[in-house]
Amino acid sequence: VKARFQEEMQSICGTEELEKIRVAYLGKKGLITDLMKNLKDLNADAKREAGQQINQLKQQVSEFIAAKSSELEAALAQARLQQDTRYDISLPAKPVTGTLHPITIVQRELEDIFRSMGFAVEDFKEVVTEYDNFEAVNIPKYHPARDMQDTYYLDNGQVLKTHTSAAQNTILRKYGAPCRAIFPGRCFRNEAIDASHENTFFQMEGIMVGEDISISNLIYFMKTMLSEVFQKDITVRLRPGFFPFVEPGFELDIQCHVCGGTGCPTCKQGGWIELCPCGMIHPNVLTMAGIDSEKYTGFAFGLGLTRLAMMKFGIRDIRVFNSGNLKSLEQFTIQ
Ligand code: FA5
Repeated sequence: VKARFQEEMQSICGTEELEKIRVAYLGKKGLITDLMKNLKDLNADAKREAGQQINQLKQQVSEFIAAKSSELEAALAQARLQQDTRYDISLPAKPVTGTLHPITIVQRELEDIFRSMGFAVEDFKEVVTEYDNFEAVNIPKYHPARDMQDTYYLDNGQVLKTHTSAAQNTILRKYGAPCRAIFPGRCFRNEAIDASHENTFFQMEGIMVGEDISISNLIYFMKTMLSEVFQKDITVRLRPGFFPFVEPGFELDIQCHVCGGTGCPTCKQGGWIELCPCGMIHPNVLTMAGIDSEKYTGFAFGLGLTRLAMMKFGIRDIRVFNSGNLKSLEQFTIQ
């Protein structure tokens, strides 16, 4: 049967013929099906051996037919394409005209600034384990700090990343100490949406670990970065802030880049704008990433990238970013 099948397959050149052969061998009244039916006349031992052989044959024939079928279909598609005069597949493509999303613009600008200061740029997943999002950054199970971020839990036990700090453990493990890295990313929180809160927004995390890293390093890097972004000297101040993964923790404010601190609508007349939570990495976080917390210290910050893009471009409503409204989104470019 096998020899006959192989001989017949050699002359096949169309899908209809192939189908006929399939029916002739594998169909209800096909040769191989017949062989199976005849098994009942054999004794137990012979039945077992013949059964195995027939099954093997059936598998080989099925595989061969499937391979031949895809080969014929590919040839047919190619032939159709060549005959079709509506398309000229040899024409060069038209250049794509589009614009970068305002958040992408700011993200790339920040990446360039930090790269020039020796920071590695890293990417991370959006679906993460509870361990990475919470435990690894010193927020144990049932700790009240979990309520600070309304979390989307998935059926498989994982979560949508609520903050870029979820990547800290992986990145600290990857580089060890000393290291400096930034990792921008999309974050998700189950928030009531308004002009300044989205359920999907971007942050950019930064870490620097070394033997003598202190708060003054943190202030220096933040000032340098912000002065580049706003293209002028930016004054910053630190206020105490609580985050379980830093000690001490701060809220970094900038003196309003529009009015220079005298008060205007952008800073709600206060002269200062809250921009970036930060602090010295908690020893527990270093230890959990396998870094000697007696020898090394480090800072971390979690910049609200979406909010920074709003400030840079004077966008008053955060909902514009995810609106898909091209008229609004196309007007931003880097000066
Ligand atoms: C955090 O997420 C901390 N992981 C930041 C951090 C990192 C602190 C490292 C210390 C060290 P917070 O929840 O405050 O912190 O969010 C940080 C920033 O993300 C905010 O300042 C804000 O700019 C932005 N952000 C938070 N929630 C939203 C939201 N719903 N829409 C838009 N931006 C948001």
